[in-house]
Amino acid sequence: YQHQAIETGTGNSQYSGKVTVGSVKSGSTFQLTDSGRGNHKTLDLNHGSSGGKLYTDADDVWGTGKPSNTQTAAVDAAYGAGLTWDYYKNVHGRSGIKGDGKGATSRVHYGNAYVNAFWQDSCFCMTYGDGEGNAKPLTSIDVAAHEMTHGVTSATGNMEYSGESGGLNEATSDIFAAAVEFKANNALDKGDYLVGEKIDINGDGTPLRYMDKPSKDGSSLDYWSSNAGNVDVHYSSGIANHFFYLLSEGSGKKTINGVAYDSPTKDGSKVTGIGRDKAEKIWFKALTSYFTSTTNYAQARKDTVKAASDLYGANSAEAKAVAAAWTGVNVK
Ligand code: ASN
Ligand code: ZN
Repeated sequence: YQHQAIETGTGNSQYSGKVTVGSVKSGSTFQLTDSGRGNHKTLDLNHGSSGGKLYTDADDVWGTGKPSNTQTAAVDAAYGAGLTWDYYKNVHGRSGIKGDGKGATSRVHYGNAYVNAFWQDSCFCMTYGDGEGNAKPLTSIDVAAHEMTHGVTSATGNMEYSGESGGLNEATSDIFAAAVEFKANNALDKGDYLVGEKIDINGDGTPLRYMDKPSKDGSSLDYWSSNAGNVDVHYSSGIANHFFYLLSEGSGKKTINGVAYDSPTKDGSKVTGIGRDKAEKIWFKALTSYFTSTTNYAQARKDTVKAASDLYGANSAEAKAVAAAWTGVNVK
């Protein structure tokens, strides 16, 4: 047995500047195990696809900010997981993905120039590729929060990953990704209603997804239609992402942290936002108390109205805003 002292390492991340990461000291070596957050571990897949080696370091200063250093992606991943842990704990009183205080695992450098990241229940872990040219790892704050939230969804509403329930599953990850990013308020990666704006997946600086008007990506749905269950879950998610934006910020034009938004409604109705904090509380309550594996959009409307009624009262402005925001995205 070796005593493990709780440490706070210094990380030089690629996307978020100089950050702190949780580490432990074992003998004379530091390990990238976050003992303040359920012993969440960060492993190096070293371009393989299974296993992985726990990151260790001699001086507790991790990464260089450049993707050429093997620790850099680990810093971003560990930082993002830490922010997501803190978000669920501090905002929703949930300790860890399952609410049992246990950390998960992050694995970086999956495969070669792999342009994706994913969550797996089987390893209770999230895995990140290095992106185009192994130069843009998929380890930004929002992507980490998106993947970790898939773990939370699996442990709660567990909406089946196809059809409309799959869209709600995907949107839950985008919604809490935005929430974590806003809460973190990192100077180099301020909160926004965009997904993947740092990882340049399109190669032209545009984000992967937009919550104010999801169709800006060329594929996502702004509004519900009877075809919503037949499109990729990353496109049907647009309906709930758009709902969340409308509920938080309202319809029309708005600039937040320097990003300009312009959110329409299907029927031209005006929606007045109730603020992101309340919208997050309502979505979390619906996810953890009402959503099930088969929840569709019509049911999600009922569940979120009920969640808002639980939290703020049946005739509250908040419950009415939830109904109005769903109507705005054609979920009636
Ligand atoms: N990055 C994707 C996601 O988390 C992977 C997938 O398609 N499941 O949604
Ligand atoms: Zn996802």
